[in-house]
Amino acid sequence: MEGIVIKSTGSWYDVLTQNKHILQCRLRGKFKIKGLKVTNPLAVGDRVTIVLEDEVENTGIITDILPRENYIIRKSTHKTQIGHIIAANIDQAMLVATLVFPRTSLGFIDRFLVSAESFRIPATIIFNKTDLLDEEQTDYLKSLMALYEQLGYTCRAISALDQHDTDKVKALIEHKTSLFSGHSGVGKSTLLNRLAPGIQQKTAEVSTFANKGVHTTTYAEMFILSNHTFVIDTPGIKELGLIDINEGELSHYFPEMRDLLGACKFHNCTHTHEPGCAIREAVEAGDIAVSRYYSYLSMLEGEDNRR
Ligand SMILES: Nc1nc2c(ncn2[C@@H]2O[C@H](COP(=O)(O)OP(=O)(O)OP(=O)(O)O)[C@@H](O)[C@H]2O)c(=O)[nH]1
Ligand SMILES: [Mg+2]
Ligand SMILES: [Zn+2]
Repeated sequence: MEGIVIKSTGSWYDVLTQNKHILQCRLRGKFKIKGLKVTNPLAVGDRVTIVLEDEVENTGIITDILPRENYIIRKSTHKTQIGHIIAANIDQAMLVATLVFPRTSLGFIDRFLVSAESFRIPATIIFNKTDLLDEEQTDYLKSLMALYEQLGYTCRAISALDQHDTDKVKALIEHKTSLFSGHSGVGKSTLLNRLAPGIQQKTAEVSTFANKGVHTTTYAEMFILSNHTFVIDTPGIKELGLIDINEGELSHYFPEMRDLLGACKFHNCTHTHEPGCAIREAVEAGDIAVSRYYSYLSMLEGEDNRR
């Protein structure tokens, strides 16, 4: 039998079978995926083969994992050389970001986009909680949306509390498998609850003391909205440690830099100090946003971005 992992909580996996049953499954033996060091051998979205173990208890055994079309991975928080697969086989990654309560930094947004580019997964930015913004912040948001849309990323500004707004998101996810990611407290679960009545994810208020979410969602879970529409809610992430991107290829994941590669004087230009660097010239000319260039530099240094 074939199925798809819709929830993983440690050693048990909920697997949706082709005939629409949900089985609680365990892995048989150890799974090693070539060339990948990960904390979780299987992730939400993985397609697997299973055998029924106990028909009454609805349990099964996962016997094999089918090849992944793609996956999105980040550094595991404690063991930096090891990755944690957030989800597999997704059509698009939706970054839920908020300018306030909590604040999502541009550095974090750019890391997310670079990560999605490196996995060749289309990314969309959903700026949430627009109801909390004053006029000045609203103007700033507009400028950010203009920046990212110009780079080719779909952007939406919404309040998850407003039905008319959530319909805008609904239009983006139809007939696709969409991953929802972002800091804790930005409203991922609130938004998904609004998108389908069947989703009843817990939500919790952002701590006014720390201006941060309280990590209400603790494991990734996929929800089925219709035959071809799937959404994945994930726990909030603090930092997005990039994995497997080397210095030379980083600029390929910035669309505005990609277009200029080859125009630098030196073919191995890092765009940091070299003379005749087309990227730095573009930054100076205002053709590349300074914030994006700073994000590039910070990722190049490999430091975690807390700006
Ligand atoms: N004012 C306002 N509050 C919102 C909006 N969206 C969500 N919230 C509130 O923000 C808080 C956090 O929302 P959640 O949906 O729990 O956030 P989350 O992203 O799922 O957080 P984690 O599960 O911890 O990663 C809740 O109190 C929501 O009611 C919005 O558009 N406007
Ligand atoms: Mg949540
Ligand atoms: Zn250069």
